[in-house]
Amino acid sequence: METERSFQESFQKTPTFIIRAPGRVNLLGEHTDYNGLPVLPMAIDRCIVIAGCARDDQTIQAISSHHQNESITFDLRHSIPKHTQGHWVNYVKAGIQGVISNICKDDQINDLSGCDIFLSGDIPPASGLSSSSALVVASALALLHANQITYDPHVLAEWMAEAEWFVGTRGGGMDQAACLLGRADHLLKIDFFPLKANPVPWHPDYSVVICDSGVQAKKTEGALQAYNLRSAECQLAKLLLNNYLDKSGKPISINRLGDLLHPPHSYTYDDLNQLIQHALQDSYDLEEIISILANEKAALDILNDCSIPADANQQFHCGKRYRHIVTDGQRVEQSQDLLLNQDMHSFAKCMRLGHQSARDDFEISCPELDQLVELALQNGAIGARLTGAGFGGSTVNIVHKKQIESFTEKMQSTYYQDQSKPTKNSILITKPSNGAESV
Ligand code: NG1
Repeated sequence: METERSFQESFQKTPTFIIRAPGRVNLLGEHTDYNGLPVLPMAIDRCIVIAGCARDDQTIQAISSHHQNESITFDLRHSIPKHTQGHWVNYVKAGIQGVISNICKDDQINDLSGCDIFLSGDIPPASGLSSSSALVVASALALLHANQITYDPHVLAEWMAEAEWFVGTRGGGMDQAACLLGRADHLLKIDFFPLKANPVPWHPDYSVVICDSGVQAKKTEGALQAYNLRSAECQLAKLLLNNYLDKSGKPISINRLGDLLHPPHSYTYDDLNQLIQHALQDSYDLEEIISILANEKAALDILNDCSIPADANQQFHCGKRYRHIVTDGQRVEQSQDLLLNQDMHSFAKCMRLGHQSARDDFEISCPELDQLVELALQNGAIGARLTGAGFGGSTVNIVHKKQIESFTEKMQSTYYQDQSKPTKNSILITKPSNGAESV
């Protein structure tokens, strides 16, 4: 195996473990995870691969084939210092620190061994396929393997969701859960708080095709700020909702929107839709929010936590954002039943509506993604939508296996005809795959 050979060449010894951690594509439920509503992703057949071997000290030496075999060394600590923002090793550090903070008390860190690791893989980066979470998960598994420690993947998925905050995003737990819990030939319907993954069988006559827009959704640049702004808007919406419920004589204090769906509240999705319509305006400026809440600190803390400047001219689109979250969560619930009944056309319709809602209410699309979705639907896909955080990256498309060839040709001769668009790896025909494992 190539990664094994490269490890051998770099470290002059044989690796004792190989880990593969897949990327994921999300079919429905975007930005719902950190709001406590469900998602419907699958692990893909593209992976980060790590070859590794334990060391007899407490150092990690990581070499990345994606970055001209750059080698970075750091020590196991409770608070590992970050590398420069956007550097690949921060994802390795995120996974390693995520394990340490969950399994080690103060001095127990001395009992852990470090490891040498060589990283490679075939997930296209910054394409919305979660190469970053796969790297976080693979790095955590490398440390665990080096120390012969095993953990339930559900527990690891919860640790890893928070571990990835190390790099600066305030994401939910979808990517890490899909990476660890993926099942061949199944999508996963994942609920959060607590995490629960339910495998949903995939119709064997259809392929999941991922089309790269060529617009890089780099979590280190504008997309990070835009992602965190969405997270801040949702948290502000939650405060406004708590305030509304309190004033209407229902002093419920929720931590996230999804709490209302569970006991003791047990709202239906229709109840939620109505509540949001009554309780929230489409958008607010900061002064309005502070005056409604009569609590400046609570609002400013959220902005600070998400690294969003307290700008008086910034509009916070709380009502619109929550409208997307509720309708998308509802589409995930419906889709689970549709897929169990193999009703692919109705499922595809949910995906199309999901794209519209992501574009108009959550505002995470861009002209290239909209164009790709339109062309895919014209060229034979029954369902198409942006996937992942948005602001670039890829679309996910459902294509009947008999149509794959003509779909690919038509996409190549339309969207990808333009020289400025990517061609290598631009269309990935993928299938639902197993989660992270050692091979
Ligand atoms: P991607 O597309 O991998 O950046 C991000 C979040 C997810 C989820 C989606 C939007 C991270 C690591 N991942 O995914 O939790 O919120 O956006 O649905 O931040």
